[in-house]
This record gives sequence, structure tokens and C-alpha cells, in this order.
Amino acid sequence: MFKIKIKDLKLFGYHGVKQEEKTSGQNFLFNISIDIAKDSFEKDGFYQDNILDTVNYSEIITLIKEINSNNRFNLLETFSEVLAEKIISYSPLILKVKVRIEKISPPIKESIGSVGVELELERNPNSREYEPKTSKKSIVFLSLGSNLGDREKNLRDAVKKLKSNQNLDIISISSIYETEPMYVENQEYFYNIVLKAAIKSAYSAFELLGYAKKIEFDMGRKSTYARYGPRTIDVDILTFDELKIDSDLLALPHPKIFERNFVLIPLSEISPDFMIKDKNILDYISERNFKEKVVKIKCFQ
Ligand code: PH2
Ligand code: MG
Ligand code: MG
Repeated sequence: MFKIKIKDLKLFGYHGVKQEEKTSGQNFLFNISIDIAKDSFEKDGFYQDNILDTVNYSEIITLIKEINSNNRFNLLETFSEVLAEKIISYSPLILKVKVRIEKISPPIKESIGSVGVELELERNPNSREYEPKTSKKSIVFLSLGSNLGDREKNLRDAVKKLKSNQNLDIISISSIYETEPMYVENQEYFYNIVLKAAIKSAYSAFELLGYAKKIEFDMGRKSTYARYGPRTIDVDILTFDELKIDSDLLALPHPKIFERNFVLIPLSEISPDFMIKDKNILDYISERNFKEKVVKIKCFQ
């Protein structure tokens, strides 16, 4: 077995829990070790000396750069998991990958060399065969909302950013609805939409979450916003295939879909067959008899 080693790749990024890490960014150090099956180089007893029989480390570096700049992770744990999964699904020749991500000047007052995490991921031994993951698509529904600044423009800008993500194809977008604020009532009415998208299956829910957070951040959203208070843009994942996740970072399906008619009404427009707690969404909405106003403003297109 060969090991491909990428040592001390330094990239600037915006990952971290602290506000200063999200705003100012910092340098991250990447150390990657990839195990390649030795038999992949041999044919009829000869070494072929062919780049196609191995993994091109330049491409792995490009992959790391892409994931680093297209996401904002709170945790290095999540980052390393996404990175390791991405690398292992990059080529069927990769048997195992070890990923170490470090912050070399973390916002810590003590003098410190680095802090970081390390993760080792092995290919499932039953699946040496390459699964062409890119051909299978996951379906996601997203909810977008804005009630600060030019609400319609904010929604359109966020959709543009979603469209620019190569891992994601937007299938349909609901009309724009003006909706009464829920939870915190003395604030401007929101503009809300729901959209449906297909995701390349190598792209995980956590990566999508990282991308959504990056859109929010790039559009000026502050993490100091009050819970449920005014915001330039909010991008929430409603469902990701049938996936069930209950972590501090992400809960799927979104646990508040059921009580939000600012989500249910646009969702029912683009997916009238959607099921809510074993009930058709349209029946569910009419039975719940929501009181908050949700008014269609215009088509999105
Ligand atoms: N988002 C919230 C809190 N309340 N109310 C409406 N009508 N629309 C929203 O998007 C919304 C809300 C927190 O994300
Ligand atoms: Mg929300
Ligand atoms: Mg949100």
C-alpha cells in the first residue's frame, strides 16, 4: 500500500465558534494522509506508471481548497468529517484517509503551538467498488426568510448564491409570501419562500448547512441577532431526503415545520403531495387552521 501525504497545507478560512473567528478568519493547517491500494498500479505484473492508477494530489488540494472556502463550520470535527468523506469518495482507489486540521494561531490567550482535530476514515470494506455517488441525487427543501432591508432582493440574492453552488440544482421555487412574524411579534413582516433542490449525493447535509451559514454571513447577518428577531436572511434546511439528524448543529427534519404556516403554505404550493405527520400537507394546513397571516405577493420567477 502507498501513502500519499499532503503536509502543512496552509489555507485561510472562517471556521470556528467565536465571533472573531467568523469575522476575521484565520489560517488553518491541513495534513492529509491517503492510503492507496498498491495493486492498483500493477497490470499483468508490470507497473504502469500512469497517473490514472493513483490519486492526483493536486486534485485533492483543489478539493480541500474548495471545501474550505465554500463552507463555514463551527467545529473542526464537522469540517474534518466532511473533508474525510469527500476525499474517500473522490476515488475508489482510496482505502483510508487521515485528516488533521489545526488552527495555528487560535484566539487563546496562552502561548500555544496549535489546536486541532484528527480523524481517520476507512472505506467500507464491502464497497471496494466505486459507487458513482454523483449520479444519485438527494432531494432537499429549504426555507428562506427576510425581514430586514430590501426583503425581495435579499431572497433573490440568496437564491443566486444557491444557484452558484455546483453541488445543488434548484428544481422549483415557491411564490414570495409576506408573512406575519412568529415567536417575536413586534417586528416587520417577513418575506418567505420555500425551494426544492437536488443535491449531489457526495454533498452532505452538514456541508449544505455550512454553505447556508456562509450565505447568511456573506449577506451581513450577525450572529448577535436575537433568537427569532429581525434578519437580513435566514436559510433553513427543512428536509434532506429521509435523513433524521438530531445534533446541536442541525436537526432534520426541521422540528418546527409543523407549526409554521410561513413554511407550510409555500411548501404546499411546490409540493402538494408532501406529507406532514402521515397527513397530506394541504389537509394538515386546513385542519390546523393557522391564525398568522401568510399572503402571496408574487411569483418568484
Ligand atoms: N423566522 C424566524 C422567526 N419568525 N416568522 C416569519 N413569519 N417568517 C420567518 O422566516 C421567521 C419568523 C426565525 O428564523
Ligand atoms: Mg429560521
Ligand atoms: Mg436559521
